[in-house]
Amino acid sequence: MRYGHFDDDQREYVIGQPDTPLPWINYLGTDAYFGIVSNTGGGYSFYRDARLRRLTRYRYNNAPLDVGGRYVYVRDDATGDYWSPSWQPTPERELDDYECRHGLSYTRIASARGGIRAETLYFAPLGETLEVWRVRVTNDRDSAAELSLFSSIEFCLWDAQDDATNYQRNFSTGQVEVVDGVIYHKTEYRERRDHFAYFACSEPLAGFDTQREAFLGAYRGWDRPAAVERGAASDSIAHGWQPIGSHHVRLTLAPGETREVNFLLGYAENPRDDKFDPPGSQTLNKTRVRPVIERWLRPETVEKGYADLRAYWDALLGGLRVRTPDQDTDRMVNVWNAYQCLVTFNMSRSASGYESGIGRGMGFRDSNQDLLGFVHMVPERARERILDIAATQKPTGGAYHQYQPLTKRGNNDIGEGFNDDPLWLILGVAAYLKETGDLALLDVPVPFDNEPGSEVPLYEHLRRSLRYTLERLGPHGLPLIGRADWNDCLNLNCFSDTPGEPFQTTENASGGVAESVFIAGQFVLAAKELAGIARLLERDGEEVFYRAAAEKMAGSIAEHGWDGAWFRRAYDFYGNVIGSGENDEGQIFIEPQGMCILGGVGIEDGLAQRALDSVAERLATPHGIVLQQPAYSSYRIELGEISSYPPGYKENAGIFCHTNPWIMIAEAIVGNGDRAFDYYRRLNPSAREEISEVHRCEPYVYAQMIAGKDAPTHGEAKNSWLSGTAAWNFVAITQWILGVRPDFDGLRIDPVLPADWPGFEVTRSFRGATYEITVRRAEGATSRVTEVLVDGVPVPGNLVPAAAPGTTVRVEAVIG
Ligand code: BGC
Ligand code: IFM
Repeated sequence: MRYGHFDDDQREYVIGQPDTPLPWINYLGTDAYFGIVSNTGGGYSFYRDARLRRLTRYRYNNAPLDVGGRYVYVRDDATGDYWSPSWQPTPERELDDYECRHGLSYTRIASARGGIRAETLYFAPLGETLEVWRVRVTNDRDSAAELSLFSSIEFCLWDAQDDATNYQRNFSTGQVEVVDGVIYHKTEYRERRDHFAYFACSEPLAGFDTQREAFLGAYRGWDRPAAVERGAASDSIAHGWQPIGSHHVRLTLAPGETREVNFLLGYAENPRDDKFDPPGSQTLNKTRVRPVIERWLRPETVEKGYADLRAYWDALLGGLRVRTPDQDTDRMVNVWNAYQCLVTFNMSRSASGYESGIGRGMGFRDSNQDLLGFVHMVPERARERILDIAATQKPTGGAYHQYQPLTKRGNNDIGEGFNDDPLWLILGVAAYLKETGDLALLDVPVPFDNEPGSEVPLYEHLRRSLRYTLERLGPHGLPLIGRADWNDCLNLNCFSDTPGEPFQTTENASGGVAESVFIAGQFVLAAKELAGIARLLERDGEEVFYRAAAEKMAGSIAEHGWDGAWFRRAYDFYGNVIGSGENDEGQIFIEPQGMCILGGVGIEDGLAQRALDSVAERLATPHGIVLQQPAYSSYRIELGEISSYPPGYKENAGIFCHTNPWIMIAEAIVGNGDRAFDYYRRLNPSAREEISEVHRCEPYVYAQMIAGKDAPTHGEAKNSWLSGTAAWNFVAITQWILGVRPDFDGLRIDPVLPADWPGFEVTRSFRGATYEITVRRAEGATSRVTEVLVDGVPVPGNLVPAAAPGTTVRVEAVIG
């Protein structure tokens, strides 16, 4: 069952009924001012940091799930009937029709009731720290309509953590000012009034409210605000309690008439040395923000701001366009998957329907992987991000697992010791270098742990990343896992000395001898990438060393990491094997099958093929590939958190979508296009649109997890949007299945297609030039590309050398 459809021309997902199985959200903002917005107007906004600079209030895990938002109410002043055009928060007031269009960084919700149509466009203009709500109200009746319009938001410009845990404080700190119809929410003393939020309206006001209880009325909710019910605001001024912003506008519309009313919600800083408001001053810098407000309340500015936003996305997405025989592939690659990759760049794991904006900062491993999906769109920002991440690395090569974006300091609850972390930096940097050819990045001085004076060239950070693993090998010559590897929940050094005693969680967790075959595979991959980088730098000795290190590690995998039909997962604290036929549960895990093959282990000797057959036999389901089998049926102290999930969920045999593209890539590496593409389609959200009642999350973005075959809700997705799933699926389809893959020396054309595809076309920018690529399969051919012509001239192998910036190159590749 579908709840909407894709409008491919407009690049919008059109939701046709408001009661989707879960709130289906979208993001506003492209740079520093952001918000989430659901299909029923729910969500909140923030400037840079969803915890420390949150403008509006949102309560997670609410009932219903999604209340609190950017709500508008329409009131028929002749009858007293009122409703919200976004359906929430007045779901009892039935709409005659409804449509929500989620587009790229904007959302438009339109509906009608009783002959009055209202459409709200929400977006945050480029380069501003504000958002616009453009409301258009149309009278479709054949008589004049006397209407009222009420806006509403709930302010929250203080620490969102406090808002949930120490709200007694905020009951006394909230203050507002209303000047010339603009509602200013001032900030608390702790912030020294160095910033504020404002909420403005383009029309003369009939009234306003800024105190929640005055607007809603005592013991009432957002579904029936007293001010809306009686058709009059009370001009309330909040002193503490719950400051809100609500404007009341009266409109008289002739039959057929449409009126536009614009609302602005914005954030402004009061620089401390401001000439109008000296430091510590209690007055707001309204003087500075007033011209911005006036400009953005004008319809022509709004029109242009919206057009500019659309042009911005045209430019970003224009750099990689595919035309394949599969519509779901085209739509995800050309629009939605690319969009999700940029959202993960902006949000990391901060704010979504599942991430509170409070708990998690920037993940070291997460951000390096996100980069793989957006480096081609915003290479300069990827460069900044790499330097930002690398500067949090420790001199040992180790890394904070997570760090706060504003302070750049590690998140101490989590600490370090996830031993896969450092290697992701090499993979992220390699991707950037392959895309851009910008070797100068390697010379940039980067500190350790942001300590001034500790700067070394970025290249040295990469060397230390590799050394970090080499200095931490276990009894089988495999890398020590530390607190966990990619799989956060595989806590193999969590143990209890005394049977029956609770297991020790963290303190000694990284000190044990448990080893990871996954990190071993990742090491082989990273060492080869670093060897490639050393070659470019003509550091021949190092190149040889890294290649030898990769080979040695591959040897340890062959000796201790192969289980007969698949790669093992790990050795635990006691030296017992995990992910082996010897185990009763957790016999085969997906991650080492993917990562060892990505590292090139087992290709020549057929082990890779054997491992992939085991994945197909034991892990694949119609909804994707589960993480391991059999699922753990009870808690096991020696394995840690993985066994704390019920079977089929999350890391305990859920379809952890992040890992599936590794298998797609592995299948492509061994040349199996049918299987690679089949796995790709099982996860592709657009291809799953038809089963939205099962999948339940948004059909336009990937989710972190789909319940596995052991779960009663097999096929149900959770945790959409902020997941490494976005980047890896993008890489799998574009670089390995379609095979258009940036490499250190040029653009590789190495497609591995499903047997029934005659070919496809790609337009791609690469290092400033444009490549018009056509891939054609010769009749009956099943293997790899046999011939590549660049502007009609054959090139050796499948590597297209980088062309001069500004030029357009025609590439024809034949699968022979
Ligand atoms: C995983 C969770 C896990 C948590 C704590 C997250 O990254 O997705 O499944 O519970 O880490 O380790
Ligand atoms: O690898 C992790 C990631 O860093 C955060 N989400 C869960 C993944 C698997 O545990």
